[in-house]
Amino acid sequence: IRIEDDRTGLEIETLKRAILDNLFYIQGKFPEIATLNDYYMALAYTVRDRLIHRWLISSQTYTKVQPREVCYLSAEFLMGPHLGNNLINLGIYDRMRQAVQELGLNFEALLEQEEEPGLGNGGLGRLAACYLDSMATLDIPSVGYGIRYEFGIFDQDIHDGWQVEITDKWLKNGNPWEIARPEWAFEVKFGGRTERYTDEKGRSRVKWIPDRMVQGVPYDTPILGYETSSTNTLRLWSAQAVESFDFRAFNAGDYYGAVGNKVFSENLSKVLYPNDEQIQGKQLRLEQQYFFVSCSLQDMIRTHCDRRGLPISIFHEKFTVQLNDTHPAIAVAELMRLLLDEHGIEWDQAWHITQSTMAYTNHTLLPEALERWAVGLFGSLLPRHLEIIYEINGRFLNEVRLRYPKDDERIRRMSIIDESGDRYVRMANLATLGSYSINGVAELHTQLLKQDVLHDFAEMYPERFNNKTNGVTPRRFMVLSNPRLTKLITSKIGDHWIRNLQELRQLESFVEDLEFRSEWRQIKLAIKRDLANYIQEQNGIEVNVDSIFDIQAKRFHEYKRQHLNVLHIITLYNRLKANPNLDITPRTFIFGGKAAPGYQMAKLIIKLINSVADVVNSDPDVRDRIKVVFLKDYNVKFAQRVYPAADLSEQISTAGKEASGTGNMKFSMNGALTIGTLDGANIEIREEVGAENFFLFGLTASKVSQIKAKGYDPMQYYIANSELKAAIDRINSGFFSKGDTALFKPLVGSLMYQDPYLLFADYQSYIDVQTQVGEAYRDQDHWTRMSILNTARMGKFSSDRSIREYVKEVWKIDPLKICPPN
Ligand code: 26R
Repeated sequence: IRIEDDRTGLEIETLKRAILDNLFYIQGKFPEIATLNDYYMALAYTVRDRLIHRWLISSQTYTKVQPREVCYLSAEFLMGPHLGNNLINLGIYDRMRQAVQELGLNFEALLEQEEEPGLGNGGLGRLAACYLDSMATLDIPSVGYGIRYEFGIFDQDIHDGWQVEITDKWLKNGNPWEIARPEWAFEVKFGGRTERYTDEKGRSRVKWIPDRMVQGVPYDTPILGYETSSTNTLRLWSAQAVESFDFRAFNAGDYYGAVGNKVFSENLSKVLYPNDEQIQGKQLRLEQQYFFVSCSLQDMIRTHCDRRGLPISIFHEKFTVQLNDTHPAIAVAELMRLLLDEHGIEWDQAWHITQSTMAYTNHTLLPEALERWAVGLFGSLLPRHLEIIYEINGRFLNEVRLRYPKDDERIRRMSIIDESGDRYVRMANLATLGSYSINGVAELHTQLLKQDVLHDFAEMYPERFNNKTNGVTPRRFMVLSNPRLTKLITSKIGDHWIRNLQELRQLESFVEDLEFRSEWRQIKLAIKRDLANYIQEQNGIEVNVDSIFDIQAKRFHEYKRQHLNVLHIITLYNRLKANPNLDITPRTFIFGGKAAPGYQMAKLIIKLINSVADVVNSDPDVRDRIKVVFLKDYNVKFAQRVYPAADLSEQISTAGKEASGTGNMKFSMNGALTIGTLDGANIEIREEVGAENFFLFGLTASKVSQIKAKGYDPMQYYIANSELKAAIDRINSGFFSKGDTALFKPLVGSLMYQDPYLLFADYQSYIDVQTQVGEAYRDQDHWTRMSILNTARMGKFSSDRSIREYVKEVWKIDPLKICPPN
C-alpha cells in the first residue's frame, strides 16, 4: 500500500492524520486538552500545507517563465474567512468535513472559529478580494499589495439602539494563513528636504534627505484559484522601526527615545481608517498610502532587476499596476522618483515607463470622497514627490495650453493642484494623468465620470477611458455561502457554472418544471429558517418565515437611503394603526451595516431603525404582520449568511450616487428580487434579468440633476403627500423616542429643508412599487419563477467576467497554466 504524504495528500485518512499531526507538532497540544481554537489552527495548517505546495510550484513557474504580471494596489482587502473558501477552491470541502467529523469534531463550529481579516470598509475592499479569487482562477499571474492593519474595520455593538465601536483584534489568536518575510523588507523615507547634485556623468540629479525612515515587512498569504493550481500572493506590508535609527538613539544614551521612535513607526500600520469620515488632513493616512505604495514598487523593481536580471527600461512590459481608487495614486510620483533619482533615468523615458505601467479605477463620484491633500502637509511629508508633481503638472498644463489656447478655466480645472483657495493636491487628477487606462465600475458610473468629474480629461484623452462593470466571485457568494442552492443547481445543469457563470442560463428551461420550483421554494424557506433562528438568538425577536424577508445590508450612508426604507416601514405602520384589520403581506425588515464612527447622521439613522423596531415589534395592533430587525456587526462572514436568505434586496440609492454596488449582485444571484433605482450596476442587473423580474422605482440620474439645478424643494412634497407627512410627523412627535422630540431633529430637518439625496422626491414611487412587491409575493408560484430567472440570468456579474475584460482590454496579460502537483 502507498501511504500519502501528510502535508499534501487529499484522502480522508490522510487529512485526519494531518490534522492530528498539526495539533501535536504545531499547536503543541494533545486531544484531551485541545481547545476549539487549537483544532481550528490544526485544520487551517492542514489546508495551508496543501496550498503551499501549489504556491511554490506557481512561484517557481513565474520565476522561470517571467510572465507579464498585474499588481493590484489597494489600501483595502476585505478577504473574509479563508478556511471554507480554500476548501472549496481545493475541491476538498466535503471530504474535509467527513474527515473532521470522523475525528469527532464539529465542522461548522471550526469554520465559525476563524476571525475574519476585515481589512476593508465595504465595496471597494471586497471587490479587491473577489478580483484576487478570479485572477487566480483564470491563471493570471498577479500580486495583491496592501497594508497589514493590526486592527481592521471595527466590530459593531448596539447599546440602547446606538452603534458602539469595538477594536477589531483579528490577530489575537494568531493568523495561520500568512507567512512573514522579514528578509524581504524595504525602507521607506519620510519628511526632510531635497538636494541637487551633479553625478559622475555630469548630469544634474536630486537627492532626498529624509528625517525619518520606517521599515515595511511583507506578510504573504496564498490565494488559490478554483479548480486550478495557480496560487498567487496577497502581500501586505507591516510597519516596523528601522534598526539603525533605533540604535543611533540608543547609543546616544536615549533609550526611551529609541523605544518611542519604535512605537511611532509601528503606529503606521496600526489601524484601517473607516471611510466617509473627514480624513482630510490626517497625516497618518497619507503616510499609510505612501508606505505601502513605496514598498510595493520597490518590491516589483527588485523582482524585475535583481531576481530576473531585466533592464529597468522594460519595466512596463513586465508589470502593470492597477490603482484601486486614488488611495495608492501616489504611486505615479513614487515610480517617477525611483526611476529618476535611484535609477538615473531621464524624465521623458521615466514618464513613458510610468504612464505605460499605471491604470486607475475610480470608485466614487461623491465630491467629499475625492481625495485631496493640503500642499503644506504633502510637501512636509513627501518633499521630493511634491517637486515631481509640480514638474508633471507644469509640463502637462503646457500641453493643455497648446491644445486649448486662452482657456484659463480649463487649466484651473485640470491642474493637479487645486488653487481655488487653500492649495491642495488632487489625487484623482494625478492618477488620471499618470495612467494609460482610467475606468469606472458600471456603465452609468463611467458615463458620469466622463461627463462630470473627469470631463476635461475624457475630452483630451478619450481613448484612455473605459468601463469595467464590477463582478463578484460565485465561489464564495454562491458555492460556499449557499450549499443547498448549489446542490440543486448542480443536480440539474452540472457544475461547470461555477467556472462559467453564464451557464446558469440553462436554469431557464426548468422554470416550467413544477417540481423544480417547489424545490427552489423549499430551499429558500430552509435558509430563511436558519436566519430566523439566528435572529431569535441574537435579537430575541421571533420572525415569521413565510413573511417577505426584505433586506438592506450595506454601509450606512445618507446616499444609500436606509432612511427611505424606514419611511416605508412607518407608512405601513401608520396604515395598520389606522386600520388594524388591513390585509397586508407580512414582512420582516432586516438591516445590517456599520456607520463610520465620525458620521453622526448615519449613526442617527441606525438609532432610528432600532427605535422604530422597538415600537413596531411590540405593538399588539401590528399582530406580527411587520417586524423590524437590526442585525449588528455586519461583516463578510455574516453577509454570506444573509444574501441567500433574502426574498427582496433593497438597492435604493439616489440615482447617480452608487458607483456600482456589489451586494446587489450577491443578493440577485441567490434568487432575491431587487427593488431598486436606476443607479450603478442596478441598471445592468435589470437589463440582464428582465424588467419584469425587477422592481424599479425612482428618478433617473439625469432627472435628479435637473431637479437639483432648479432647486429641490422638499417641503412641497411634504405638504402635498398626506402619508409622507404622517410618517415624518410620527417621527417628529417623539413617538419613537419616548417623547423626546429633539432626538431625530437633525435627520428630519435635513429631509425637510436641504436633503441632497431627494428622499421625498422618490417617496411615492417607492411606496407604490413596495405595494406591488407585496402583491406579487402573494403569488408564490410566480414569485418563484422570477426568483429562478434572477439567478439564471446573473452570469454577467461573475468577477471572472470583469477580470477577463481587464485582462483583454487593459492589462494584456496571457494566462499561465500551473502544473498540478502529482
Ligand atoms: C477618501 C476616503 C474617506 C474614502 C472614501 C470612500 C475611502 C474609501 C471610500 C470607499 C469608496 C471608494 C468605495 O468603497 N466605493 C464603492 O466601491 C464599490 C466597488 O467598486 C462600488 O460597488 C460602490 O458602489 C462604491 O461606493
